[in-house]
Amino acid sequence: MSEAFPETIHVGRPNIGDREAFLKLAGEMFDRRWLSNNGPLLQAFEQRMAAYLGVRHCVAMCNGTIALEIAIRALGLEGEVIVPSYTFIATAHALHWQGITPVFADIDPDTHNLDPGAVRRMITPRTSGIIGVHLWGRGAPVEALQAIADEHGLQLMFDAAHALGCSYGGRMIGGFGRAEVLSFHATKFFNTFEGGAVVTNDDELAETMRLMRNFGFAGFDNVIHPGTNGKMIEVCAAMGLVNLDYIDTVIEANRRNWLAYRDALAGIPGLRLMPYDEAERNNWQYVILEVDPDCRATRDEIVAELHRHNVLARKYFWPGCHRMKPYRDLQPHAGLVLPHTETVAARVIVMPTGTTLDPGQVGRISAIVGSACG
Ligand code: T4K
Repeated sequence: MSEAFPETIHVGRPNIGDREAFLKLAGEMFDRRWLSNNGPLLQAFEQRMAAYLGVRHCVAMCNGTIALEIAIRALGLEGEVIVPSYTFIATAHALHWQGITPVFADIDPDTHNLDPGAVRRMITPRTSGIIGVHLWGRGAPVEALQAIADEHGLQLMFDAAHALGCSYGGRMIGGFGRAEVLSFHATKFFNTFEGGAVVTNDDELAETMRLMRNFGFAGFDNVIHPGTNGKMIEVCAAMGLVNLDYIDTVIEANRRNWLAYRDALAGIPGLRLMPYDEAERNNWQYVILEVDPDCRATRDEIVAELHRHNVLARKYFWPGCHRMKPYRDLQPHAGLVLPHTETVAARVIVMPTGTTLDPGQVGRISAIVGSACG
């Protein structure tokens, strides 16, 4: 019988880079008395992030959800937009919040990403766009979605909240579709406390989004566009600059932990660890366990056993957006066309990783899973 961990092990424990470097930047910020609104730290952060991703523009925002909302508005989406249901609720909310109907399309059960065939089936005369999600940092089927968008005159953008530092077909995620949205929330592989960004190669779109995130102001006393307050503050940009220098360390820690899970969980019948494609760049942030019906424990029994041992493994993104109250009320029968979403949502466990965990702890966590599975 394994012991419970004395301190809770969380999924999404923040990775924090060089504290001294952060405090130095914060001190300089205080001296300047420039805390927000396009300050020097923000500008430096945007430039470095754009260079890291190989895109023309990074428009940093206060969080990923506002970044999604601004991108959706800047692209002029309206009516219906096709999204996966198997994603974090913010992808759907960012549409619904703006009076746009999220239309849920099913996923490929192997990749957990949108199934292009299912996307095609959901297109109606009201469809204005598609939002693909690079779930777990694994690239969505970009070419197929682009082909559908081109064929039907739809806008295509991506929710890349999980995919910073990842590539698809050898190209850094960030430059696909008309725009891609990143999240820098505390629990993400890379954080700015709270934060997000829209990255794009479209000059005009970037300019519009810069206006939108600052109430539409073009200089003092001159508002030329509808807008909101989506600004990233300087202290967040400081964290971003420091954490950019820490990315490789985080990737290495995540990779080491993922390999430790792979070795420790090998051979447990009915349990699968979702693989990474070594031909791509990966952030190794998402340790995805899938529990099949032939496993000797159910997904929920394994999660309960982990929680009893103080390991807060998560059931992301169960039960799927379409089964959450706001969407269940609006679209009670959506599940009928989402069989893979429902199956996958019922079998996934997201395991802890990151710089606060070491392979020894991964071994102990895996032993708890192993004993839960008999
Ligand atoms: N699109 C996708 C595909 C996303 O996954 C997300 C966010 C977004 C869009 C929207 O981006 P943001 O607007 O968030 O930038 C979390 C996060 O709040 C959310 O950012 C994330 N996805 C989602 C997958 O997970 P919760 O409700 O599980 O987070 P929370 O705050 O309960 O924290 C999770 C665990 O992390 C806890 O067990 C404790 C630990 N934790 C958390 C914080 C905040 C820490 O140890 N330290 C901390 O500072 O949603």
